[in-house]
Amino acid sequence: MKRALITGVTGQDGLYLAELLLGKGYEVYGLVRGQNNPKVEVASRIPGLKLLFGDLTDLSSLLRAVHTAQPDEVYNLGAISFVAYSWENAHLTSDVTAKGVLNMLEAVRLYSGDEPGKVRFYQASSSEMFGKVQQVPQTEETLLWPRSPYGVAKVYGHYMTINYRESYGMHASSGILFNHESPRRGPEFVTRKVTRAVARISLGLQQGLELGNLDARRDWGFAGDYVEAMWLMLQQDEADDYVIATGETHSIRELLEVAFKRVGIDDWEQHVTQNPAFMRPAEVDLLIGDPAKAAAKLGWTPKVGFEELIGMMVDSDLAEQRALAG
Ligand code: NAP
Ligand code: F7E
Repeated sequence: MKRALITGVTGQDGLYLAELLLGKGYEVYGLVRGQNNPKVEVASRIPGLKLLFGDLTDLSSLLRAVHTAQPDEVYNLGAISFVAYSWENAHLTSDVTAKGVLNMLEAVRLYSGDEPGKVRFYQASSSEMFGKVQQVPQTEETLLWPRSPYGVAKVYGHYMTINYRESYGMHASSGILFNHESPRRGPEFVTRKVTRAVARISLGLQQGLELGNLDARRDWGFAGDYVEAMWLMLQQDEADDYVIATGETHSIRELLEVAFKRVGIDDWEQHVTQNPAFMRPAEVDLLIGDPAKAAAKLGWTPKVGFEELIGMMVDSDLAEQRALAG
């Protein structure tokens, strides 16, 4: 039985990945942090998942977790992941999303002793690293030009992962994942903010929706498909870096059109206003990834398309809001 340790197990991807690995027969450990963290309850409901306490900013807690879990595979998904928040908390974002990667790599390196390939390591890199994009579509070779403290922190983690692979011979891979969503997406991210509001507006529970930039374009996929790619990366003989994306891009306006249509509303403009408070100091205008390498080497392709994804999220929010409204 293989053993895996997941940081960020209470997040969207952590929950899907834990279920995927448990389904494959792994013994799965998830790192959780904080006192009275309500998200720990959700993770603790996954049958078979074992929880360990630790924080990415605390190297000794990570060493303890690795020694307890004795993992064959470590998936480093923990991060401050909300881009807008990263301007407000740039130091914290750097400590967790950048230096946290170094801490986790060090914990794995020290645990592995003179067997550098003993533990396979996955780093959750991000399309935010492309920022002001220098090439369309973006590939593994595209120059990085991050536009937020979050993006800068991810670049650090990305290159540190490559550096540990090259310096110590570690089996360390980075997945450059483009935006991926699901009914488990945090409500602060734009897709879930929209699908939740659409559900509430259609049920008469909310009047309107305030958003920021409606012209930004993203390559949105389904989180359930993307955790499969993480696992595939660690099954390869050689560690490497892969773009994981759908190869399609849509604007926030298109997202609004599809989400409102799902509940039979055609005139979404009547319900949406723009509020400068949701604009960012620097924007990433266009993301579209080229997943050709992942298709060729991992045999990975996305299964869920954009409309199906948004439909799934609206339906789930409708069910949740109906239940809450009694
Ligand atoms: P998420 O839902 O925001 O989850 C983030 C996780 O990080 C949570 O479990 C959180 O735990 C944990 N965390 C935060 N600070 C921590 C700390 N100091 N120590 C340990 N854990 C900490 O993110 P996600 O969408 O699942 O994304 C997973 C990873 O992929 C992240 O690294 C994200 O940056 C990256 N990524 C995401 C996307 C995307 O579109 N979703 C795309 C590219 C890359 P708490 O419960 O304690 O808050
Ligand atoms: O914003 C625009 C906003 O917050 C998407 C994270 O998982 O993916 C995610 O980062 C776009 C941006 O995601 C609102 O300006 C307009 O252009 O859903 P988001 P993100 O910033 O792309 C990457 C790949 C990650 O790695 C990150 O961890 O939508 N937008 N109006 C808005 N965004 C939000 N959140 N709220 C608005 O009201």
